[in-house]
Amino acid sequence: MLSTIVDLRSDTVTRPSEGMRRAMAAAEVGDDVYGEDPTVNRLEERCAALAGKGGALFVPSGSMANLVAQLCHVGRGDEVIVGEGSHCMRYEAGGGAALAGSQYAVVPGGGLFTAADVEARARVRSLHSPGTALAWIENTHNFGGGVVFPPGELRRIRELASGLGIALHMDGARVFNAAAACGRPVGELAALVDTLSFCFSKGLGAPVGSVLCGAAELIGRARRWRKMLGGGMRQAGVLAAAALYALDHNVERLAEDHANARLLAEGLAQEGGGLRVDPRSVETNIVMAGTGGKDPAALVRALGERGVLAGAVDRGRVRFVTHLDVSRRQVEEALPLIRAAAREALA
Ligand code: TLP
Repeated sequence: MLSTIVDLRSDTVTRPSEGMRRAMAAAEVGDDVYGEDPTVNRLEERCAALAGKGGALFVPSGSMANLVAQLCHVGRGDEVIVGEGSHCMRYEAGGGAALAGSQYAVVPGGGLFTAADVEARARVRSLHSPGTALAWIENTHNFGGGVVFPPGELRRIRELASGLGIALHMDGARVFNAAAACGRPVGELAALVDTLSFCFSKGLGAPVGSVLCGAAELIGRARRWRKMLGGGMRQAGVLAAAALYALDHNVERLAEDHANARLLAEGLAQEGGGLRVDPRSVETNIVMAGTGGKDPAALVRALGERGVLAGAVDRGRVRFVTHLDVSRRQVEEALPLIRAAAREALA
């Protein structure tokens, strides 16, 4: 048993550091529903500038950022082109369908798609047909194994979508991981989409909070949708201070998480006790390991008994996510335990 549990379930499990807690405690606050929280205002201005957009809106979660984006872009019954396994369809309780009225045109595969895929699915609204309002870029793609949406393809999608009058949203819950992996600034990726959401509560290590960036007019509408959804927070500067701290201290270090994920993937590819991992597919901080069709729940249990926490993502895969509370040493310690658990559970 490990002395400390290695929690590889998600990068959402990070706890605020001492420095972040101090920044939160010292935050200057006001009532943000009145627009009077100076720390939230500072965060929104900084995010808008970072994304090169006219405005930004601080929201409690990535799910709310995505839902508000759909409410802004989509009319009831409009179609949204998404890659298979996208978080908005799979893990947000059907919010886009229930509340924004989105209908999804799914591109099969690992979550990424091309301009040709968009062209093949784009539909013009008619008496019979829904119109395509939006194409949805998840970057990095979570259930695709943390893969980066290739910037060149994104540029081609942008050109096509503009011609067809289709808006682009980027669910950039982990866009800083994408930027680090492809060596482009977040602003360059944001310039290719109409709206970008990203999370402070994942690899950036803040306890709560996400942001939606877009044109000033759209963000004005988004602010009203946020209020309607119950996301208008009051002295939210305490949370915005954590987000600002995360932008200052936790972006550069994401490369360490990527190196740790690679170390884990390479170690399991060499000897995985029956787990199947392709280290070449690991681009950021997520490692998907195939169980060869065996029940991943049994493996997750066996891992837990050894102090290693991971998540069963679907019938044949287990997900390991590295983050700022996981060191290289912990990954090295976890490797033999994962192998032993896999030998036991996948035999
Ligand atoms: N992802 C969580 C779980 O919901 C699966 C995780 O552990 O990875 N977009 C993407 C791409 C996400 O991965 C997530 C969360 C969200 C949106 C939603 O963010 P929250 O949890 O803040 O609503």
